[in-house]
Amino acid sequence: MKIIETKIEIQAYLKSNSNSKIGFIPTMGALHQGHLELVKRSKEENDVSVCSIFVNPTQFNNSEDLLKYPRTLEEDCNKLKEIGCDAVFAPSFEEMYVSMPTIKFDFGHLEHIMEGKFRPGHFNGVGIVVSKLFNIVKPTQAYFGQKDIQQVAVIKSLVKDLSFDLKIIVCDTIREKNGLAMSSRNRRLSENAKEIAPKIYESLLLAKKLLLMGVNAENTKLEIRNFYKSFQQFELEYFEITDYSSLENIAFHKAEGQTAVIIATYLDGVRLIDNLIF
Ligand code: PAJ
Repeated sequence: MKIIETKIEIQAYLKSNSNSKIGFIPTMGALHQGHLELVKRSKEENDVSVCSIFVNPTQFNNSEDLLKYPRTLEEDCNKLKEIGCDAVFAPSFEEMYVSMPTIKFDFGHLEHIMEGKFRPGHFNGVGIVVSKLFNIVKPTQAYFGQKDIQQVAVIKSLVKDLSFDLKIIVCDTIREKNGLAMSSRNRRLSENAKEIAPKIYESLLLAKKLLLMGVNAENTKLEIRNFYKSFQQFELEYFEITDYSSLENIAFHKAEGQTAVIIATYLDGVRLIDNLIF
């Protein structure tokens, strides 16, 4: 497996594979099984798979979160090598940002809801770094996780509006046995917090059950707020019930596969997000 730190080298490497289908998996490292499943899927569907590891400062609206973000490059590269990833692109900040970008992305209503609302500037940073990475790697297909449902909507809009010539593949959320969605941030949870963290998935399942029974979104949200009253360690940021593709709020569950319940909560000072589609 090649480990490459510069744009020139990754482009030279990809040029030598010029007729190949290139699968690309952008990440910020601290890799877990969720990331690795994206790489495995890419391997099945492409000739060459490139995983990028870059903790992108421009998408962090909280400097402490950026500082505490786990950085485990060596361990990550070992995991990627083991599953047969072809190349890792792990650039430095200077390699990615010659100067601070002055352009700004505006993703319309996505800026004003959920992650857009609570993390101002976050999607601008994601849009900038993912555009840069797409321009450098020029993938045939790029792999993203459903876990970051709003990020998927942002990336799809980026690809459509800027005519990036690639296909976005969305992969299922990988969970621990207890239901907790895998996340690089989970390693910051205390033992106590780890024990109750599966309540997040439980609350999503409860909302699903209520909505499928015909309970409206408003009452479902009330039930969920009640559910969290018994677990004071959580500090719920939002719990939304939306249409899966538009992410607009809905009043009732309509048809199979079209409802998303989406949560962001702090647990032990660690911000966790998750969602369920049904
Ligand atoms: P990161 O949080 O490292 O996630 C990289 C990719 O892994 C994203 O597409 C994310 O949705 C996916 N992923 C994370 N946890 C997952 C899980 N449990 N199951 C399935 N997929 C999962 O998302 C980012 O990095 C950054 O914003 C990035 C796109 C790299 C831009 O900097």
